[in-house]
Amino acid sequence: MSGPDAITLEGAARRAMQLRELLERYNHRYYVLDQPEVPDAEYDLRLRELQDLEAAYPELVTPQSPTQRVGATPAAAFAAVRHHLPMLSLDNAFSEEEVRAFDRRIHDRLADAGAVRYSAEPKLDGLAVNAIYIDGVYARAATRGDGETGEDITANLKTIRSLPLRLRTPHPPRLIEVRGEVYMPLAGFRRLNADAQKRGEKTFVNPRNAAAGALRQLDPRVSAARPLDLFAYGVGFAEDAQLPERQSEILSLLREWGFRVCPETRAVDSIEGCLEYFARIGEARPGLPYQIDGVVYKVDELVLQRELGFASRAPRWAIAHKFPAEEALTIVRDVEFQVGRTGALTPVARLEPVAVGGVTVSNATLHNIDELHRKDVRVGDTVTVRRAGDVIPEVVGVIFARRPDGTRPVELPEVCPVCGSPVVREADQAVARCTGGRRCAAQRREELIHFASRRALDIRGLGDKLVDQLVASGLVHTPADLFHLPADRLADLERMGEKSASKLLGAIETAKKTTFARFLNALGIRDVGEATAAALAAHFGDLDHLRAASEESVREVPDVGPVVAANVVAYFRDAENAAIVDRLIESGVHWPARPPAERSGGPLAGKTFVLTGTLARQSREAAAERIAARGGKVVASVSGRTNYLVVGADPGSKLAKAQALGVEILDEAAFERLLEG
Ligand code: 9MJ
Repeated sequence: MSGPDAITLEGAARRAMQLRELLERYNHRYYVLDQPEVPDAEYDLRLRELQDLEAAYPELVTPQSPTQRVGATPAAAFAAVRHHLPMLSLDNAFSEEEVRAFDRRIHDRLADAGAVRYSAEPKLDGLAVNAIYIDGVYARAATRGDGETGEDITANLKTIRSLPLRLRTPHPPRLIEVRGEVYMPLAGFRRLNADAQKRGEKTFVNPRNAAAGALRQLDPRVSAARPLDLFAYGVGFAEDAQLPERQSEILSLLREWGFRVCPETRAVDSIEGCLEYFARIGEARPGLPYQIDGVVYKVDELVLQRELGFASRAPRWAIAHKFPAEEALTIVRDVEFQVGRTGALTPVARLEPVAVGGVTVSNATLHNIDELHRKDVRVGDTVTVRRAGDVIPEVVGVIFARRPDGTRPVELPEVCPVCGSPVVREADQAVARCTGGRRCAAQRREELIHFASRRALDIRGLGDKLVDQLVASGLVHTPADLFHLPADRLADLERMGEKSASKLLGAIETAKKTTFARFLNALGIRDVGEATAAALAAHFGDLDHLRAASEESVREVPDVGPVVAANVVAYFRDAENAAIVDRLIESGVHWPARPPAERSGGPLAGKTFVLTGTLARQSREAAAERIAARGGKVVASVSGRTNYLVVGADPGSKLAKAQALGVEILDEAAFERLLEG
């Protein structure tokens, strides 16, 4: 006996309530605590059971049912909602002095408050929202709007799975406004943009815009498809509520009630603590799975907050300490093409210098010709440039309204701007290349820089400037020439005296002793990076075997596809390359001989890895390749047999599982150390 017809309405109502409670708990465990209690299939099964029950007994559907997260029909427009208490904006501080001045004003106003504690919170760069709960049940939500009145986004906010539809407390307030920030986690933002790009659609400039677009969809089904999340950070109006007396305790209470609260928030006991916190968060920022644009300090004691009150639109008890802006407007003076190691032409915008992210930027990359044309960047345009952390500054987009008359689209040059050789673009490839090979000074330069780099032959002290001089003076044409530098001519180079010359020669001598994998990486074979070089070295064991290999046998190397195999074979067949390789060996470049590893051999043989989260220094594929090259194995899910979990930013539920099973957890730095032995 089964199916809804077999039970009474009363029985159905009871079961529906049970299922809702169960699903709410599963949701909270999954989306808020990141500790799933049951497999996804079990959740889906229970959700389906509830959907079936509600279909059979429509009178049982409530707006708070987990089946109703998505499904509201599109609205014609957003209704206006007046907040019970205004949603305030925050004053900004852009320097330590301004933060200290804020603290002084507080001490001046609170004559004898003694030490003032603060709640320090990352400032999420998203959209402020207000969610109203009546008797503990999610009732309505609105955007901040002008602070007094916002737009009704009840249906859209409900699509965020971590938003509790019912407060997890037996004694909820009669009514309460919960304030928070809706944001798009970086991983979701990148996925969304990658998908949009694949479909040839417009991409979003930043996660904030993507989140704003998603939240302001009149059709909540569209919002639901966007990876939004919410951090709660405060309460507004509350009726019949027993609230704690500190902001930091309010955050704990919100967490108890089932909201996600940013895990980086801290209570600190003075403005010094705030400034230390600012420095710490600034360092952690590049690894955070969401975008923040500063830190908020709030006087922790609510009595003191009330005493301080408000000045016009912003509270006197809080301030946003902003990081230097990562985006700025400037003008494109020129667009040039840089030639890389493999001849790839990269368009670079030469800019009117502008301060971004704390430094002056005068060049920004446009990645490739397709990107340049997609963004339609022209000389004379006003553009947004972005520089985040230590990444290369890039042109985000053009402000078309400011485009002057008479501009023309930038064309791909027909010949290399450095050597004049023809530029070709293979079908289906975003990259255009100079065909000059080593005849092109730019390619020679980049080849040498790569050859000497840390993960290749690691020639200490051979930097870009020196390479430029070596190439310009004609002393070095190929990497092999580095091992035949005449000391006297070296010392004649600009800024080079005898002492530095002999130091450089010493470093070159030291670099002769290397590993096979480093040597292969140093050669700069197209599409053969560090990981593939390691895999080739492990598979073939010595140079002679690799040089004699056919495409077929190169393809036997784990993760080497036909394109890479063809590149490897073509590299060694080329007479000029072959001569360089011979000369490198004759010059004394050498490495410890090692028999070809068994497929299961290698330093990580027998070890099983699981990867989770976004790695900062490499793709997961590259990480997996490097593990495989050392004999290790990568599997999809954590079990008792897993040896290591490698954790990147924004890890999934695998982390909790690995912790529960006592699996060794490696952050990316520890992972690197393990790989490097
Ligand atoms: C953000 N954006 O993360 C506040 N905020 O408090 C945090 N914003 C805020 N607090 C009062 N953590 C007004 C705005």
